[in-house]
Amino acid sequence: MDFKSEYLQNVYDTVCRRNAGEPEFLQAVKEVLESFEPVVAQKPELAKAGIIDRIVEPERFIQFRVSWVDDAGKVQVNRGYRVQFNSAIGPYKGGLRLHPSVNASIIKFLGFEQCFKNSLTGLPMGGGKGGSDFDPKGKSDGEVMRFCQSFMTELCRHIGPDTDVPAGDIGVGAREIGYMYGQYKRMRNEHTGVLTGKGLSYGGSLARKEATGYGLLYFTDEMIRCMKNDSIKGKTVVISGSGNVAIYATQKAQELGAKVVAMSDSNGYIYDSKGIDLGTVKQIKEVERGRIKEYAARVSGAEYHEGCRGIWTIPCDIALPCATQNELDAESAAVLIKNGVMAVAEGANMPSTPDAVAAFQKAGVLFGPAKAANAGGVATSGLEMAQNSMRYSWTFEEVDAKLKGIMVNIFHNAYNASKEFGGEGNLVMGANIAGFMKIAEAMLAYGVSF
Ligand code: NDP
Ligand code: 2IT
Repeated sequence: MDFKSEYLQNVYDTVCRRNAGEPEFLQAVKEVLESFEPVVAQKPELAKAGIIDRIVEPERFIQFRVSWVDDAGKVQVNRGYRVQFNSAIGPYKGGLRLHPSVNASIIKFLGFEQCFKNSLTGLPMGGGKGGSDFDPKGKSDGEVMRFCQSFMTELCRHIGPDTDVPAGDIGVGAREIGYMYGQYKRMRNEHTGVLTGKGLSYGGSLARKEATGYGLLYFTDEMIRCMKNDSIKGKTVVISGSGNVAIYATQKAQELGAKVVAMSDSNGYIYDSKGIDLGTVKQIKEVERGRIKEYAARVSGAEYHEGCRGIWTIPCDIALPCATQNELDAESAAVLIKNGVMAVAEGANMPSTPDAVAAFQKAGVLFGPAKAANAGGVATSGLEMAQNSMRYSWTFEEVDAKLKGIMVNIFHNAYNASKEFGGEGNLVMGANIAGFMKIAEAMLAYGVSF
């Protein structure tokens, strides 16, 4: 038995049976169901209405063929996905990931977590996720464009500004969103807020690019202030990844007075004891689409080490995993704890393995789970949707202030829920429960309809 509650055990057994061979999805579901023990004990009406049985089953799962022609004239075939997980509180919303590792399990774990994350933002957004096993690395702009156009030719029949609003994730940034939005507009002959993360000239929001990283730091700072009566200022920070989330997490950490000493990509990590020169990182990653290894060749005194996991052996006060799922395991957690880490907050989705999370919590390390800590990206996507609906745009300062308010609120809602349900300070439990409650209330109101 994994669970105290028979109801939760039955739900989990069914999920395991239906989704055999999907380890990431089962990992994400198990963590959420574990948090629900005190909820099902206090609220029997949830089991009676089958709310949890329904919340673990996606409303719709779409898989499709994506054919395109490469620069050599060869036909290539990829697999496209969109999971429309839950629409109880708003249109499906969530990113698109382009990475060779993408499969049904990855898309479903991301879509499942997105439901709770989006609810935590307080904005009216349901949960969804999509992507493809297409690998943008090493492809020309023309190849990426033809892939994106083919992908959108099918996806466009499933999405819409009031139905499902995709955005970026790993491998999908402004270039890909531009190609996809152009194709959607052409096929539908309409200019609406059907994607977020758009360019500023065609309906994008100021501060969306910065939002996930900035939001992560607003959350982390609030967590440290409220739970340790301290702040980010003066702290040594290690940030994995060197993509969109990692770059703007580094920028805000530096603005708040911290020293970021390491970043990485899937090949290795850089260590710069003087503090990362973010201009050089942006030039390598955003302009040249190069590898982080280049940094050590350009900045004197900086070191490059092969293998991305070694980044967690660097002593730091704050660790912010911002690359990918399960990148921080129990062994890395033990080293971080031994080196005196005070706080860990997840910029990536599910970057810490369950035993790493347990180790941090046992050692009294502050732990901000992804659903709460990285919600700033999708929150600002929600603000982009609001601006598109109004046919209006806010200034950078206006969007940034709303983002900060949302992140501070998410921390307090998760903290208060952890207290209310008997696990004060356990933000994994608090975020799962606080995100769940709003969805559950809406589903109860609808009756058994979906
Ligand atoms: P990017 O594509 O911009 O960057 C991804 C970074 O992670 C790169 O440095 C990449 O290295 C590294 N990475 C990717 N896959 C692996 C892997 N298997 N092992 C090691 N490193 C890897 O993506 P984002 O910055 O947007 O996304 C990073 C994380 O944040 C993801 O988990 C995403 O789901 C999450 N997230 C993103 C949001 C957003 O708004 N963009 C919002 C909330 C969460 P390499 O170049 O070598 O592949
Ligand atoms: O994981 C995430 O929250 C994202 N990739 C952002 C989703 C969005 O719709 O902005």
